[in-house]
Amino acid sequence: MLMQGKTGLVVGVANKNSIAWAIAERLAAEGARLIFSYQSERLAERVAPLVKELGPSHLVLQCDASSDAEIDALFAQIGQQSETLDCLIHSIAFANREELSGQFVTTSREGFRLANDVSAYSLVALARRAAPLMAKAGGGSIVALTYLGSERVIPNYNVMGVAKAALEASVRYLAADLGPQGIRVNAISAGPISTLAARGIAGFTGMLKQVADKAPLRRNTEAAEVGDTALFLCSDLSRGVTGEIIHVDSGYHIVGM
Ligand code: NAD
Ligand code: 0WE
Repeated sequence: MLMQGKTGLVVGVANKNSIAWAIAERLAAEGARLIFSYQSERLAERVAPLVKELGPSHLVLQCDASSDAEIDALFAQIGQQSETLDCLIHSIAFANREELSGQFVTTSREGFRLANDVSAYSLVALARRAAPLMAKAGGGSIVALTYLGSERVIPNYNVMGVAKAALEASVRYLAADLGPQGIRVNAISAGPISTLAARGIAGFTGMLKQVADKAPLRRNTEAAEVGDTALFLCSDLSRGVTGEIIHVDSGYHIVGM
């Protein structure tokens, strides 16, 4: 039981296909008590029953991560429920749909701002509020989800690639700031997985096939594999690891052709 007696905040469950859900299942199976936050009341009726299935000790709260006021309210509620926090899972991203096709050069100022605000700045905002609760526990672990489109040009990923590059750089700067308090900050770069955020992306099925054909492991990434790596990063097994981006992508990122 790697997470016995530990408390985690999981941001980004929309449904049972969410990567955040696969991570939550793994952390809970190892004994973690979890607090979930969902974006909008519309998701409440989806997320609450899922969490109920996971067991009685978990908590579900609403928070739109693009609002400082809502993040403050979230942490006020967390502070009432729990003295300390041991881990934070950041599993959210958003860009305007019309900017996830066509050319990056057409990205609007507002679309660029929105993608970076929701997908990258939200990590900084959440980490700043989580840090005092983690420091009280003697340290903690923050894990974000990223994608190869930050490092390489992936057709149509566009402004999300730039936002993921900002997210990954934020992981390193946060790791440097929070390391002296024993707080580690890392990201998992996952291969394409068929979730709500991925479905309906033009050509997504072709991307799954490309990975299964070319990746060293010759198969797609399963959410459970991301869950296992997140468990490693949240647990004491990774106590010497911070500021790192771990690829969980069947090795696809090493291949040139
Ligand atoms: P998902 O749709 O299940 O999760 C995305 C979540 O982001 C949703 O729960 C949504 O409510 C939340 N969100 C969006 N805007 C928000 C806001 N303003 N406030 C709070 N929450 C907000 O999809 P997913 O694939 O599980 O995505 C989770 C993370 O994994 C994202 O960071 C994504 O970029 C990353 N990722 C996904 C893949 C993939 O292929 N699915 C690959 C690599 C990385
Ligand atoms: O990070 C992502 C997707 C994030 C995402 C998805 C959507 C769809 C709905 C952000 N914003 C939105 N906005 C919406 O309106 N992934 C890693 C999955 C993904 O998305 C792609 C990909 C891959 C992989 C988009 C284009 C190309 C590849």
